[in-house]
Amino acid sequence: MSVALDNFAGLVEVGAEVREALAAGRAVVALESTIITHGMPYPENLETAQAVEAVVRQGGAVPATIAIMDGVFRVGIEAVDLDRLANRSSGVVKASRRDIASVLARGGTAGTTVATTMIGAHLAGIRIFATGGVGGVHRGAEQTFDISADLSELAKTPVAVVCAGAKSILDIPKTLEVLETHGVPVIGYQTNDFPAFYARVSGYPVDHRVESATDIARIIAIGERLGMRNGLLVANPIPETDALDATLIEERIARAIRDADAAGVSRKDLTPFLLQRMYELTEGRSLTANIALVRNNAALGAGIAVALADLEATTSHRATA
Ligand code: PSU
Ligand code: MN
Repeated sequence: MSVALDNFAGLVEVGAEVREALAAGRAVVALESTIITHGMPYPENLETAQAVEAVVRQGGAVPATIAIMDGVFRVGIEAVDLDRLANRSSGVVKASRRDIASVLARGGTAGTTVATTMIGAHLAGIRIFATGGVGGVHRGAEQTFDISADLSELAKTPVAVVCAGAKSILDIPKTLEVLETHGVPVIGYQTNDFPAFYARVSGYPVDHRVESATDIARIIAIGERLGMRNGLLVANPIPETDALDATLIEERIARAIRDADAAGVSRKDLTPFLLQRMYELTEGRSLTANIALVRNNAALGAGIAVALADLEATTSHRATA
């Protein structure tokens, strides 16, 4: 059961549980679906999507997995939708910002990228979103201009995205530069170093380090009071026990990128291709690490959402405008 948002009847629908939680000022965490449709193999994609929702609940928040289902932008999908996305029944595409209206117009079904999930979350009034890795500036972008639309979305949509940094299939220093250009705060959770997804450190510093979920909630609340309107990137390193050896990963990433070049893969197919190739080249270890870090991010996302709800229950930190 879900309810259409007043101004978007038939276009955007928010699940009943999510809508009730938001109306009551309770904690809600958005989750993306391209990770399900294009980021992991079956059945691990389904198991992970279910596990991540459970982790959010254990943390005291309501999960809102976002996707486009049969021409409706859904915030808080149901179990049957998760199954369909995970099974990648024919015609399930990857939707970034520019694809949303077209997919809705033709009644299509899509996994939503970080950019699109931020848009859905914001339409519904959700301010915290947990995922694995964000898109960024691809290596060789000086030739290809391949820069993920996730970065420009972070510049203009006020949602805090919890991630494990950026994979080194991307150019991490260039990704950090673009985030800086766009005025996107990069907050390290208990780290001074921007994490590199499979590894806890990248060698590049974050702008600001915080020690607790409450500290992050305060930063979000202050940004809102000031009417900043930008997103925020929370960088949460993969747990120590799940991190992969940095040298091993570097070598496999270089090979995956060479393979993509040789196969002529580019644009929206590149990230899914590289993820699949990393899975093959690491005998599945990249996937195990990926699952562990997404769960870790979901737990922190829930912690931030709960802290933000608590903060607002006791003070009037939210902008009134
Ligand atoms: N990185 C991952 N797993 C993913 C993605 C990125 O480790 O599933 C997905 C996310 O949905 C992200 C998208 O928003 O890929 C970025 O795609 P592109 O580089 O085409 O913008
Ligand atoms: Mn791209």
